[in-house]
Amino acid sequence: MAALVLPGEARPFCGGSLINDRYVMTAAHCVVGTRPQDTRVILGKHELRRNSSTDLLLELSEVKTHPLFSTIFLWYDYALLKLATPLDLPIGGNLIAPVCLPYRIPYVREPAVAAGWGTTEGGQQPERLRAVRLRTVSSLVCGLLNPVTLARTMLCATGRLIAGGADTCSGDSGGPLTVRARWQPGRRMLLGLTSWGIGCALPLAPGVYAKVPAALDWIVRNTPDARYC
Ligand code: 4AZ
Repeated sequence: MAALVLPGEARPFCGGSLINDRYVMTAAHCVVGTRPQDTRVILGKHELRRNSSTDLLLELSEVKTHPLFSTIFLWYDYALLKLATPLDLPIGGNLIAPVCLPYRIPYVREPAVAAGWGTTEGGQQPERLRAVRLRTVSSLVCGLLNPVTLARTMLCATGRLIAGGADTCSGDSGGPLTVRARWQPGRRMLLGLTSWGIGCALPLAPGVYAKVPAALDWIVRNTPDARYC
């Protein structure tokens, strides 16, 4: 789990995921139009206030947003942040390690976990990294609930579809939605990037995520000679 912060600040404005030894993946709407020097990445962070010895504050050398990203519709909400220096992974045992890329298969009603420092019920940013258990929703059901806007590059997930109450929210954007890697025990795959939703945790309003399996070719093309999970 990566935190995106402004230089000199401690509060993350978005999340991200380390996908290999040189790139963090996040949502395009978190970084579109910004320069590499406008953003820092923190890896190994858990508590917001406390600077723990495991925190790695990193600079970026490049911000690549997907060429088809639409700021209006949030189509192709993908960005890659190139680290100024590659990492020697894993770091600290397994404290900082890359998440795996997903298989190109359908994920329907698949148990998933989203994480971030986004706002909680009270509208406050939590002091500690939080995670929520969700389940992916079929694009048929999610398309019916979000009639105009659901695109091929989006997928939906919810904690409780009918009742609501478990979701990502403001500030979680760009952060991971992961699922278990079926054939690699103990590893997780990056299925989605937190992107948008109608409110947060409302009934019949699943959160919407940028669908990583739909961007695999672009990711691989834009992360030459990186070492993956
Ligand atoms: C946001 O504003 C945001 N419930 C992220 C995710 C969701 C809603 C809003 C999904 O960053």
